[in-house]
Amino acid sequence: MADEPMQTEDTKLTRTKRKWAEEGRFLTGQISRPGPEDRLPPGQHLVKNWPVLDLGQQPEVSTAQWRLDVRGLVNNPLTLDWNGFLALPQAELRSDIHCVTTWSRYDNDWTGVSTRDFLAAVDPKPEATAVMLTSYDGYTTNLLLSDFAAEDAVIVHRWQGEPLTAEHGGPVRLVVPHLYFWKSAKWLKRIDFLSADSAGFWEKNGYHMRGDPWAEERYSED
Ligand SMILES: Nc1nc2c(c(=O)[nH]1)N[C@H]1C(S)=C(S)[C@@H](COP(=O)(O)O)O[C@H]1N2
Ligand SMILES: [Mo]
Repeated sequence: MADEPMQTEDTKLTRTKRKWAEEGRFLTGQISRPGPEDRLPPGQHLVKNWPVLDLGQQPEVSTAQWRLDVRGLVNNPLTLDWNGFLALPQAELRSDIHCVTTWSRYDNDWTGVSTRDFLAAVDPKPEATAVMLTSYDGYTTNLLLSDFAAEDAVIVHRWQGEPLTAEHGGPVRLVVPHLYFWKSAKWLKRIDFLSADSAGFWEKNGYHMRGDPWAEERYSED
């Protein structure tokens, strides 16, 4: 720790992230980082359009009505409204979508708050190891904290430069590119930080608890 490089911009965020790096926090999950030769996971085919998949009920949530509640094992539980969300650091990230129903879509440009910056704001307690996401349509899905904290995971409000449409989960959804897309909750409403991973909607209905596309973790064995 002696030869830490000097940082010109020593904000609370950079300090928090440096502390996490030193502790190795959130870096315990095995996140597949395929090379260009296996960019398309096994059993997937490419589409150019962007299919809509959900439980058949698409809630209309205006930006004025929208809130994100953050509860559970965090030092800073908060309720974000639209302006509070936009006031967090904004990132632009390009990633691929892999749906368990076998379609993949390359090169989606997202704008939103990276989960790393979000975690720096809510400051999870050391006991937190998983999150449960809850959406305005009643959907739930679970993630290990290490997967939620992946460096390309982002809570988005824009796609290809335009506001995220209601059918794709606007005003705000999660995107976790290294897992099947059912983990990427649309119409995000609430995030609970938990001490143990527990099954969300599809996970209770036979989908895999983790959903790594390169390992074809589509359905659970039992
Ligand atoms: N709130 C909510 N989020 C959801 C779903 C849902 O039904 N409700 N479906 C999931 C599934 S199975 C997929 S494949 C993707 C589809 O996102 P898209 O409609 O933008 O392609 O959203 C995921 N997130
Ligand atoms: Mo899906």
